[in-house]
Amino acid sequence: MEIQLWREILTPYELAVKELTVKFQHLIKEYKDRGMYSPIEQVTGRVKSISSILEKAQKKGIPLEKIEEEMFDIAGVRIICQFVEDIGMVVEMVRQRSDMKVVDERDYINHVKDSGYRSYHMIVSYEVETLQGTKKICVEIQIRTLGMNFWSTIEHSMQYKYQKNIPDHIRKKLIKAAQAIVVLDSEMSQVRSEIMDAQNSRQIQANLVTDILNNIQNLYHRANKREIAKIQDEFYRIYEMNDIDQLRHFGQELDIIAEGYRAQALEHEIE
Ligand code: 0O2
Repeated sequence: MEIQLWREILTPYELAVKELTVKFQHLIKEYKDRGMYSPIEQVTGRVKSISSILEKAQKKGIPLEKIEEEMFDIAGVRIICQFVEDIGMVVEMVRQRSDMKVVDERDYINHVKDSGYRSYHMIVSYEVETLQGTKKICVEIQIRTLGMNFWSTIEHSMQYKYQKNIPDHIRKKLIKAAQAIVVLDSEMSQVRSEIMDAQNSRQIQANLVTDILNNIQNLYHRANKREIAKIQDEFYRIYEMNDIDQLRHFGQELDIIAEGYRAQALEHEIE
């Protein structure tokens, strides 16, 4: 048998996991910067350990020289959503991307596994650039809610503890817990729009505060210090009122003041 150079085999998978994690995390940032609700709550990624690869290859009868072609979850990215409805949005986002191609999808949400496992799986083909050139590899993207993730993390630890032979009484408890998560997810879905509204206004407020404080800092270098101190005091007064409209109005007025100073500075430069 050919010698397996594991470090070389795994390098492109490590790169893919890093790149995709950054890309999906950046989407969260883009949503937040625009003061919008993000259907993605968290992103994590991992490369399967060599021992898990060996174990899976043995279980599925995959010859070691074929693992790259026949094992699709060596690179794994997990996208966690708050609500079941968000999962569909993320699935659509993945399907529309031009940097990856969906090769398989498994819906374990509408087709729950016997274990009680729920999640949406997508296998995508993704290109990475390494010293050896361009390499196309498969990445498994698991999309699930916070609740589904909670359950599956616990169940996964149990599988490890009992080496996949979970005792019956624990298995029954896990199935009951999985059913409770279905109920929890559906209860949360019923208040989704309210939770989204609350999170949106929180994000909008955070963005406004950042803009205002950046503006005050820029003005500090241009304007009279006493005037800036007064503006800052006024900001804190309005901030304590906890009224987003007042804050927005203050931000707009500050923009006008900042614009005035910018025009003045420009005039000085021309003179
Ligand atoms: P690890 O340690 O997470 O990497 P199949 O084609 O159905 O025979 P395959 O290729 O395992 O089997 O695909 P499947 O069923 O879609 O599962 C892929 C991954 O989903 C698993 O990887 C798990 O991460 C997760 N998963 C699937 N079923 C369960 C389950 O019952 N409980 C939990 N907790 N996770 C599950 P690995 O390689 O099994 O494990």
